[in-house]
Amino acid sequence: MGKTAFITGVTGQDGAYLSQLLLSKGYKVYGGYRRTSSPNFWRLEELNIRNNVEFLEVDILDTGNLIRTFEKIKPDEVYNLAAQSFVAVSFEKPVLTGEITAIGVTRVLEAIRIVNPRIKFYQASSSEMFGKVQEVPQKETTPFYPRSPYAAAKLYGHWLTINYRESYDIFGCSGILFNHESPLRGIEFVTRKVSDAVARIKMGAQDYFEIGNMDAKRDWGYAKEFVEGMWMMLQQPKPKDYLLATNENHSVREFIEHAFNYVGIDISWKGSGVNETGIDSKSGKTLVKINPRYFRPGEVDHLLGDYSLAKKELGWSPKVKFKELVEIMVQRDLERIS
Ligand code: NAP
Ligand code: F7E
Repeated sequence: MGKTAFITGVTGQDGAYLSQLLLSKGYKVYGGYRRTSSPNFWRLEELNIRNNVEFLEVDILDTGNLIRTFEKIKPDEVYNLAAQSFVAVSFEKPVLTGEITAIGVTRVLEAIRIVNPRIKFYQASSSEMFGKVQEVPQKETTPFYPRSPYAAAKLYGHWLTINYRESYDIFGCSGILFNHESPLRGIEFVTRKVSDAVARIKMGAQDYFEIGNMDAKRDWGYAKEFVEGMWMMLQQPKPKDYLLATNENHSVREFIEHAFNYVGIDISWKGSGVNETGIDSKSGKTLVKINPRYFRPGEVDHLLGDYSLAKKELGWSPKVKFKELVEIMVQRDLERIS
């Protein structure tokens, strides 16, 4: 008989790709979504799997809700992907971010401990926990230095997963995932914001876009590949924490340049600081402006991950690298607009 999985945050980017992966492996997939006035299943619809996932209204702010759900569906594996996941918003809503992204993990783990401690658990930890990096590249052993309420909340969830593993023998794995993107990425994150804007500019539907710190560097991978690593972690003989990354990093500026390049626009930069602009070299039109509103009170400047452990023990490696990722995203946004 196939296994049963429960995914919190099924309506998000990773929830959609992970559902697709688990369905392809013969799992019965239950997806938890929180109650909203307009349910938000567009990603599952894009992947054409909306009718294959069984949806349950489950909020990780409510422990009883989680306990009753696990009693009812008896999952073999629980993937905790739900979070207030936008770093910028965590500075404005630090308490809510802590309730969902930190204490939410405790609620899920408590429900597992109460209902069936043999349920395997995946926690979606983040490279943001490295923040002001203490070592380059970052590994599983690199000390953490969170730079936002989001990162601090994720660090709590990370340690709680280790704590429940050590205290109650729960098969809990924390995946320290570096940024992973896709055409299903939320529009507020920088990669999708840029791919969408560049596609609109190319199609004449927008004149320019505004951006924040273009010099931040990220190790960007492809979400569809990263969810495979999540699943692999839970199939190991012993629970452990693994880092997934591409071991390549690029600046936001490079992302913008390559996105424009893909649609045949050569961008050149003029000015400096908040007065810097990105100009179409051919037409002279201003296509990119800086808006300090997108700067963060605490920034993470430079992330680069070493995924050697995942490669050695899980057999996981990323195939899609930076340029292909940018192209996949811009191409899909062009298709959406035309
Ligand atoms: P995402 O697209 O923002 O999805 C987050 C999901 O959490 C959404 O389905 C959201 O529901 C749900 N959620 C929020 N609050 C909830 C609550 N109280 N109860 C139940 N569900 C709730 O994030 P993602 O990119 O797929 O990332 C998945 C997880 O990995 C997150 O925990 C994120 O922090 C972490 N992570 C992401 C990356 C990355 O680069 N993508 C890297 C490292 C770690 P709504 O649709 O209703 O908002
Ligand atoms: O920012 C800079 C911004 O919001 C990336 C989440 O999935 O990955 C994600 O967090 C960089 C930052 O992602 C804009 O200052 C410049 O340096 O796309 P982002 P993030 O903060 O790295 C980690 C691993 C997670 O765990 C999170 O859940 O881009 N940036 N200008 C901008 N960022 C945004 N959003 N918008 C701008 O206009």
